[in-house]
Amino acid sequence: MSSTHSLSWLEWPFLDHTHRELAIRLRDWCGERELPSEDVSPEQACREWVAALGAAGWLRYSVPAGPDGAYGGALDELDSRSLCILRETLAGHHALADFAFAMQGLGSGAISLAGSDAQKRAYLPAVARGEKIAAFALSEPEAGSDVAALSCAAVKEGDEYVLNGEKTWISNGGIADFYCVFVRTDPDAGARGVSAFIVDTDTPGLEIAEMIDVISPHPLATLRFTNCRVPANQMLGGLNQGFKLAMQTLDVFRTSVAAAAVGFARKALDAALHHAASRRMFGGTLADMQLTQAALGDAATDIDQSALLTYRAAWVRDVQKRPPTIETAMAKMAATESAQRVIDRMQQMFGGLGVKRNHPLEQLYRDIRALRIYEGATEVQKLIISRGLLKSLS
Ligand code: COS
Repeated sequence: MSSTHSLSWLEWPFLDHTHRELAIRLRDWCGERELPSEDVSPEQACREWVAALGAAGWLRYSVPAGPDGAYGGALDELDSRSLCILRETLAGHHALADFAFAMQGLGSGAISLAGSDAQKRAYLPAVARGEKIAAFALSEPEAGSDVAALSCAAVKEGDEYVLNGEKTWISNGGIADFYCVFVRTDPDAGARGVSAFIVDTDTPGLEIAEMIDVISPHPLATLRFTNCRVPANQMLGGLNQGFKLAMQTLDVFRTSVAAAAVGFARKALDAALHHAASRRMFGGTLADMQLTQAALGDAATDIDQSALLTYRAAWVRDVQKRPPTIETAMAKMAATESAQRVIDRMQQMFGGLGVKRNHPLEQLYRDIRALRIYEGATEVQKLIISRGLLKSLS
């Protein structure tokens, strides 16, 4: 794909010149970087990405600036379009670069949205510099899609809360310096009985129960809390306000999951275009076959549809300043599902090569899969969209 077309989306009216410059600067930075060696563990690779992204200033987009720049961010507010551009571009470069960037934002997002001034000053500048690694701890073994069923609990004792229970599928688990943990503070109140806390990783009573290996390896763990005492002033937002805070955090970062999926899909299409144009067969090239042309046409259209939904959702939050819940759910569902289709179709064009271990298409095939599940599976996005539509009737 010519660079003219692959960057033409930057001209869309959802974006302004700062976004265009950001995309080009980041693309150039990625082009100059060496990829981590295959021998490095995902944990080590992520630590290195966080340090590099922090040193280069990219992580400053994952937190707000705060008064006189006290929180370390690049912009006054979290800007969804910048987050999307960063994730789309990083995903097109290396899956772990995207992961490392994304988790700094998601992991500290509840602090950015609801933290006190003291909490923001204590954590956000270090997140922006890549000196503290952040994690978002919401899911549990028995509370995934139905997250209001969570049971990991905090009970108040004096000036502390005592946490007991487990959190699982926690990205950055095992390498994080702190976790934003959502726990039950009222056993009978469902979604209205959840509170959030910042728990530092060296807090006694917090341990890594298991490191989880997945098809596209990245730091992922089950956390166990056993009489883990957390100062009451580590609570984020108000008592029993944690469920809404989790949903608001996801409303911001789910859009960026869609952007990462677009980045993966673009990378697959670019590779397939170059391959089809040069691969000789039947006296011509693979690109001469109408079946190939159909697949390329479908893929390019799928990608633009996804990107339009993604940047529309980001624009709704940034510019229209209204909760982007429905638009975000649509973007997350459409972009992750269609990226899986695009990657699968493009991989087919490579024949046996496409499934060879560590071929770029084989990697993309594994990298995209979890995006259809994490931060709310496709089925949950459908629920969110339909509930929102029905609510608008009442
Ligand atoms: N922003 C603000 N508030 C929200 C909200 C949002 N996006 N979504 C829900 N709320 C509020 C509701 O308005 C409701 O408030 P009231 O108690 O004042 O009425 C409260 O939160 C409970 O909402 P709801 O009744 O819709 O909760 P449910 O238990 O039915 O759950 C879904 C709804 C399915 C949307 C939720 O469980 C979910 O998002 N699940 C997926 C979780 C997920 O993404 N897990 C991945 C973790 S990160 S890898």
